[in-house]
Amino acid sequence: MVRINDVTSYTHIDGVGVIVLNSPPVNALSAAVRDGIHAGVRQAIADAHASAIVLRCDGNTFIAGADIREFGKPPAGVGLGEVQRALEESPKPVVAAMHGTALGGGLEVALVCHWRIAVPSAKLGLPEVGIGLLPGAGGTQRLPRIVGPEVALELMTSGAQVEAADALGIGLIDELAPEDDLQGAAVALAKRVVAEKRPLRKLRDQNDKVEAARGNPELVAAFRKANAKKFRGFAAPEKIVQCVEAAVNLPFDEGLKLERKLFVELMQGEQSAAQRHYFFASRQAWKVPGLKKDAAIVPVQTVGVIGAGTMGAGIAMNFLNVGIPVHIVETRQEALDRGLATIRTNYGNTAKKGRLEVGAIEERMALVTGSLELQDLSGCELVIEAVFEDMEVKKHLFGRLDRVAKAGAILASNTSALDLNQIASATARPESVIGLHFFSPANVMKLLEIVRGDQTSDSVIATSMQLARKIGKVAVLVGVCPGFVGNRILGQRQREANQLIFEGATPWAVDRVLYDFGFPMGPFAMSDLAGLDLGWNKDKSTGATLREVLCEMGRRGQKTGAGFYDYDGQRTAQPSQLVEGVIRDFARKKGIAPRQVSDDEILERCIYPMINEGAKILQEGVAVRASDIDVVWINGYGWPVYRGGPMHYGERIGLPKVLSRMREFEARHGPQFKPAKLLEELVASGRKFSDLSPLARTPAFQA
Ligand code: T1G
Repeated sequence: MVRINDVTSYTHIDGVGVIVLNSPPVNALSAAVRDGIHAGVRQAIADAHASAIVLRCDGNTFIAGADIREFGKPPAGVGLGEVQRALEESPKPVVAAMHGTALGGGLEVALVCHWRIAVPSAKLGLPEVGIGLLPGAGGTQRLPRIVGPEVALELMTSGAQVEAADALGIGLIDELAPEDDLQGAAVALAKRVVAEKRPLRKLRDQNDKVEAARGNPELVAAFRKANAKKFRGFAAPEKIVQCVEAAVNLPFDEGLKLERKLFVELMQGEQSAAQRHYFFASRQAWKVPGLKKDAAIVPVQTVGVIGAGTMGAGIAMNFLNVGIPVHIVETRQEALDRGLATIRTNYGNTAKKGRLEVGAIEERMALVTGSLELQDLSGCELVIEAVFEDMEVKKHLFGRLDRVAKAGAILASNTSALDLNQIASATARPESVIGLHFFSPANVMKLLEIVRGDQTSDSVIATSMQLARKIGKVAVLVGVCPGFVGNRILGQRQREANQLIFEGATPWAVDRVLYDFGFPMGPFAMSDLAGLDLGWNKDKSTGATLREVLCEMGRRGQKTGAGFYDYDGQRTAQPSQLVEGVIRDFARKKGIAPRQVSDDEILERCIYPMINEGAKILQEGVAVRASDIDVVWINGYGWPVYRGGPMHYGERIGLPKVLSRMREFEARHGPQFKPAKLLEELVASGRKFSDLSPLARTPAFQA
């Protein structure tokens, strides 16, 4: 075995030269890896005893793509294009031997090899769209030549991974290897190719599938139309479509030129910077500095859920989905029955969409039991309460739970804003109390805010983080404060949206500006969807607020056919002149003279206070790092991932600009715009949120 460089070796097996990469954690195409492959190919070609070449990786996976950490840095090492040319132009057949995840540039390297083999557990894909890019190493031109333009469009705009067996079916690989003998199978394939004198196939020369699509111009147009809503606001998918159009209509090298041009545009754009930021942020969020490495993980065999309402049922489903039995406790049989029926209905709806086998419904339903006795939770290692959002109710319940739950059980509250330390004080085991703030619908939303109380133990935190990963959530550890991180920041945007419509902006203008920014819908449309009468009491209503007036008018949202908007039978929203008049009356009574409010002011008044509140959250130690706040808002509130989250967005706008606008708003509208001390300090010192080191330990916020 010859060592080519730190991450590459070359060995000779049975007349075949084998290039082995070993660059943890994912064999990403760093400069060293590219240099290693390039030199390894030269070595193999020069090796008189090698009639063919195998390229494989040690470690968990075949090459998982370009090294994203190198983006934006000065180029080093041999270029990927050069490496690919060396492989594709090799006079000796090259076999790519894949395991783990062959992704992005990794799969594009495999596509310039002449043959491809993978173990059954391998997955292959071109996920560049997930970081705001497109496959920039020939993938947009070679993939359509193997699988056809239609499948290529789906795979590249979704970034989906294909199981090896399916990859075999669509021609992405030529053979499956035994799970435990990839190298042996690859060498055998290489030897067969030589013995049978098979020609060196180059995908760039295989044009039958793209030429066949030339007669169907509708194909791409139909794809664009079908995906317009999903791709709204994103730049990369449309450029991928243009590349596939080129693959169909232009010679290979022309298509490659367009791919290069569009790749560079995306790489230099704001969206990819934001999505690459999010890629790393979503991985950093799992890292809790200061957490004892040896913190004991509580083995959770059974989960107890208290409350079978929408949240309780949704929470229970997360655990049933991964085979963990759940016992639900309610106070009334009909509420319990309704909750169990909700779970079954939800699974039935998923099955109707083809995303769940009908048999799996029964398997999961067999794991859920229910009763009216809190005592029945005494065997659970984790109990999550999802009862009425009232501190006294929760404290009373936790006091009872403390006497019922077994020693070492984790007692979790699903509270969305209340002080967890107060809830913990109702028990004799505050070290076992934690907040697990699920977002509705709890069985769908990815975000889980894990709320650390003053005395929550490392073991309880570590167990909660591990469980969150197991149930497929994106977990962010936060400290205790009113609204934690997500809802506390939401309060800033809501306050400004509600104020702006009294100053002269309409609800539809505010919604449009935030929708165009990239949110799935604006705050007023959202209110109509959720119902304006949440928490509204008909008997106590005094018409003191706009929301009360609208509820009293029977305008309680989509469900009543009218809220801020008027709705037709298909629930299509129309701005309501009547509501606009009610708002104007309100403003007049408040002594607010209506004025023109620009879209820019709407956006800045809604977004900048969110960034400012994020700065306060950081200075109070309620979040571990700024990027955690971005992860919360992207996964819990629909912040467009191509804008990176409020803190990343603030940095891209420029913190000095955010600060100066906040100061202007403070002078004009009042102290609610007072800049956070941290924002002022960072601007004064020329630093950004991302320059701050993660918090050593998240202390609880003292309200
Ligand atoms: N570059 C650099 N680091 C990477 C990386 C990459 N491509 N992929 C993963 N990591 C790091 C990650 O940050 C983490 O680091 C560790 O590896 C484990 O990752 C030319 C231009 C491969 C399925 O988009 O999808 O090729 O936190 O926690 O859950 O057209 O990582 O430990 O310090 O995710 O087992 C295209 C991205 C790049 C694949 C493994 N490729 N990676 O998942 O581990 S662009 C991708 C993944 C490109 C070409 C274009 C996943 C994974 P740390 P992890 P995992």
